Amino acid sequence: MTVSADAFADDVRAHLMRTPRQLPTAYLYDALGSALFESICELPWYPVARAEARLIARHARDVFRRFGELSTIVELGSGSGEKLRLLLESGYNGSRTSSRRPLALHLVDVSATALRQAERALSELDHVRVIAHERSYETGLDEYAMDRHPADQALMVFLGSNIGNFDRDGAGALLGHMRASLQPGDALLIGADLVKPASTLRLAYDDPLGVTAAFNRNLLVRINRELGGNFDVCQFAHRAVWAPEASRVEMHLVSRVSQRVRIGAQGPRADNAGGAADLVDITFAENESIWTESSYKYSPEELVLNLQQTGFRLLKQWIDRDDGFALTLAEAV
Ligand code: AVI
Repeated sequence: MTVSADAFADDVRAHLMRTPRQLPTAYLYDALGSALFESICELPWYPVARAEARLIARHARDVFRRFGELSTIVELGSGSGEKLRLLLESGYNGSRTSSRRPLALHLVDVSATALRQAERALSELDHVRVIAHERSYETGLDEYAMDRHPADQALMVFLGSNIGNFDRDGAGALLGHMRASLQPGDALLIGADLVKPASTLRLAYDDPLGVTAAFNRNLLVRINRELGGNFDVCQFAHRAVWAPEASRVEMHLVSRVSQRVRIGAQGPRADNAGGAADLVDITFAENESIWTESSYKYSPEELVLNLQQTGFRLLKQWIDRDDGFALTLAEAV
């Protein structure tokens, strides 16, 4: 989705007017945000990507063994493409490359930067055809479903615990949408971070190097740049909160002082073809927060239940006990 400045402005305004104030999570991932997220994945305190990579490397062959002639992989939230590349390199049977048609890789991601990186990383592999969808998950799924050949056999992959950034209802709705884009016998491979001690989770989302803080605050930098905002970035503190009753880590930006922020008042935006954005003019109280992200954490059983409730049957679940992460393979029924 090439997000227009107007859509961005509308989303920002609507979310900031909510109680409590919010900003839409998807906008964390501009070029710098995507790079910061890749850095987060290298941090010793954020083991999600490494735990998942270990499981993929160990069990990828089991995943592909389930298929006769796989024709398509659809990845939601492909990011840099590294996860899918590892899955293919670790498990995709080389002998299948003798089949006539190359394996179609549909990559769905809202970040243009990430998609370009993923396209590069995956196009280097033999016998694949990469189709990039710069779209939201839902629109990307619809595009794929409209395009698919009835004889295709598909594996959908949703890795990196991206499911965790949806609330329970949203996750159910998205799983239902995935199921609707698949046919019986297709499969879904999903990676999800599990509930773990509060202190471990707090460190994962408020690291001593401040990389996650930079990732969070960069959203304000982006709003200043793209929408003509005047956020004083230093006056907003990063805060990560574990909310056990909701089983989620929340990221917030907390106003250090009482301050007024205006968006769209700094003159016209660079691409101001369709008129100036409406003005946002907010006075933040000291300690008032903007909620920017939720990362829901799961139990293995809840994941399986969610899959069953949305039209899937469990095939296999692999768990990394060291870092609390589950990789689950399910079949569309
Ligand atoms: C992309 N997503 C699954 C990450 C998460 O853990 O919620 C994003 C992230 N936010 C802070 N650190 C990582």
